[in-house]
Amino acid sequence: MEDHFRSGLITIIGRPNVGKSTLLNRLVGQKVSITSRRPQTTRHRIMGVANKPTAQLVYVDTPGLHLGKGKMINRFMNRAATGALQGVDCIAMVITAKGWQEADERVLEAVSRQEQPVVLVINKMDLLKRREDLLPLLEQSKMRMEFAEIIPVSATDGTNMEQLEKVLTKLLPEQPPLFPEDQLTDRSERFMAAEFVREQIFRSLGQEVPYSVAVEIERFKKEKKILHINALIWVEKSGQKAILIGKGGDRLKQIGTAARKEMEVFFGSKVNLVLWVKVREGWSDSEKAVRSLGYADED
Ligand SMILES: Nc1nc2c(ncn2[C@@H]2O[C@H](COP(=O)(O)OP(=O)(O)O)[C@@H](O)[C@H]2O)c(=O)[nH]1
Ligand SMILES: [Mg+2]
Repeated sequence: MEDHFRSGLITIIGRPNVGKSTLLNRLVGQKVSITSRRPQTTRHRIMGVANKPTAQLVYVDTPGLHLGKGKMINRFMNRAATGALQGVDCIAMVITAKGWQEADERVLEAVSRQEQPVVLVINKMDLLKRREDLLPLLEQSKMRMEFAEIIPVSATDGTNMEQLEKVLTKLLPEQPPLFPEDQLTDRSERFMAAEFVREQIFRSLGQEVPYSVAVEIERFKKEKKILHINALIWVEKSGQKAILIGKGGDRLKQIGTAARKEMEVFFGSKVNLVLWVKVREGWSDSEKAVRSLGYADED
């Protein structure tokens, strides 16, 4: 039934750490957006394409919307998130089963100004002891705005994913696919490589360092079936460099091994990854540096 094929863009939005990127990866069936326990892991807008027999769903992952303006990098992230609400077919707003928080209300304000239908996704329902605990949350949510649908899910164990896909598909226009079937994401291979390094840094380090880290790919070249990738990790202080490298280079080695494994899955090739750490003071608050590291406005 070629003429009933549906496709379109779905923005996934929500406060930091509700599981937006985990959800996107689950829906796409492969990791295209990096995740970690730390807020602000996602810095860019990134698309992930899911192909179904009768539909193509293109999800747009966004950095979490945060309160306040803060540093330049935060302003870029907020702009990337709100910009991703323009021109899409529907919006999936994500909260967690723990209930509405102040920061969720801010996101609600932003989406309620939009004209597109909004599906409320209540994620992390695996954390609930009893399913009945969801009922009051469903009631409270219904009163907040007229959602097209409210769907509890678990992005980590996959609960209710088909139902979510079904609901979202119905909200998309009838039209041919937007992307070729073999394209998973709108991002370049270099971008993905940098993201896989950044993901491991976020996962391996404590509080301070991750937010002042940026990754630049200096070399990305396939030679004799091996993908050679050189990545430069920018930090803001020499103390951070020392932490990142670790005792005898242990931490950097561990980051490199984990990132290489993710890359080998994504690129379907053996990877030789070389990491360097360099200090560049105040990059996250300098517009020029933020831009040169790839955080330009994205529309
Ligand atoms: N228990 C549980 N944890 C989840 C679920 N989805 C995401 N997480 C965790 O929540 C954290 C933040 O996830 P992430 O996708 O990076 O959130 P984002 O900032 O909204 O993109 C990670 O530690 C995820 O493993 C879920 O359904 N259940
Ligand atoms: Mg994310």
